Amino acid sequence: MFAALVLCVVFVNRASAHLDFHEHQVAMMGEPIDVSTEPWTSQFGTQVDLGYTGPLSFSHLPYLRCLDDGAARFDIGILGFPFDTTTSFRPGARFGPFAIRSGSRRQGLGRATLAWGTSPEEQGAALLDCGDVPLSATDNVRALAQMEAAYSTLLMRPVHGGTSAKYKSRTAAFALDGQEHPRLVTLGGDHTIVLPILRSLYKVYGPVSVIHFDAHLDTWPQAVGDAVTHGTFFDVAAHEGLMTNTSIHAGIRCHLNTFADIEHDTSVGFQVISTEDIDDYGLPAIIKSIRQRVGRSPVYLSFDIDVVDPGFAPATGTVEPGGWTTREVKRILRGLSGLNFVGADIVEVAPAYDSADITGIAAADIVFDFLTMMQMDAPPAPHAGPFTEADVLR
Ligand SMILES: [Mn+2]
Repeated sequence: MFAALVLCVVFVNRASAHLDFHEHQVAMMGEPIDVSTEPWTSQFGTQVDLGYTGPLSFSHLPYLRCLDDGAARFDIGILGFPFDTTTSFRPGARFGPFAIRSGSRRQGLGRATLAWGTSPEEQGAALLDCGDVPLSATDNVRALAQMEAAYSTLLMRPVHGGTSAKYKSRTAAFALDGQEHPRLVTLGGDHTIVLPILRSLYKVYGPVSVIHFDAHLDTWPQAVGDAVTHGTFFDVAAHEGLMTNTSIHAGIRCHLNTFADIEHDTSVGFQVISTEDIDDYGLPAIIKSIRQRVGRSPVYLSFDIDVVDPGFAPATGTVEPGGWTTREVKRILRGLSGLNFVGADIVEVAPAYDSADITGIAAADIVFDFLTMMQMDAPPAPHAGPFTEADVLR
């Protein structure tokens, strides 16, 4: 009997890649015994997970393999796209989902901050970590098809409908079918993952506008016959008609080949806010410009971690010095609350180049902000403290 059990365990371990997750768990279970009198439970109670222990999910959210689990329900899902085979310089963003989840372990999604005055959970959407999509690491065409299929699958799932009375419908008003659709926060992955995401969103919403935080344009023309890369995917998306011409970049500071790069960028629907504009116009003007540009259109937010200064986020593939601080991008994100967000991502986190997990922790904190930003009707009022309304920067 014991030998049979050992054999069974060996079999299960070897076959785990082919077993349904729940089948695997069931295979580990025997007849239940009363644990309440055992030394651990009788003295110390529940085997809780601490901030730095336990299985890895985003901020200790419940974790389900949503693609396999038709019973999974969520209003905002976290989804990993571990993909980095269309990068032009340093690879490694396939480890981004792992690094961002790892960086999120000390966060509590039920805990408010002074800046927000609320927490993601308090806003009422059911949050779930839907796991990672098993993408081809050797065939980009196949990987892009896998990403589109996975994203489309979850986008068409019924929503949970909220965990409290504070929950509000956010997408039914402009979805083509008039239905509420779940929203996904995707953990990249190199930036090309946005192309299959925009293809999926198009089927539900039609063309969307994009708010694109990045040091780079990512609209460089795709030459005929060339494969898509993390620097050309927006050009492809524009030519496929997936975006409105009311998109906007924030934080651009890359070296241009020529100024024709900007002319082309404009022709595919983007305006540019440069990194340096923060010094010349200030944060309130940047927020106002983005809000005016996208208006009430369905809007997708794509956040390349390289928009943040490499001093605050070194672990990325194409580093550009002189960027915004983590605090500055968090201030802009708060200011975008209330726009019609249909989804968001954070991409290009490549933890092999990290130092003390600084980039993974910053990325996780930015996702924490997404989860509140996507649920609020308007930006939060600034923390009051010793100040008055007249002190607020406009
Ligand atoms: Mn990018």
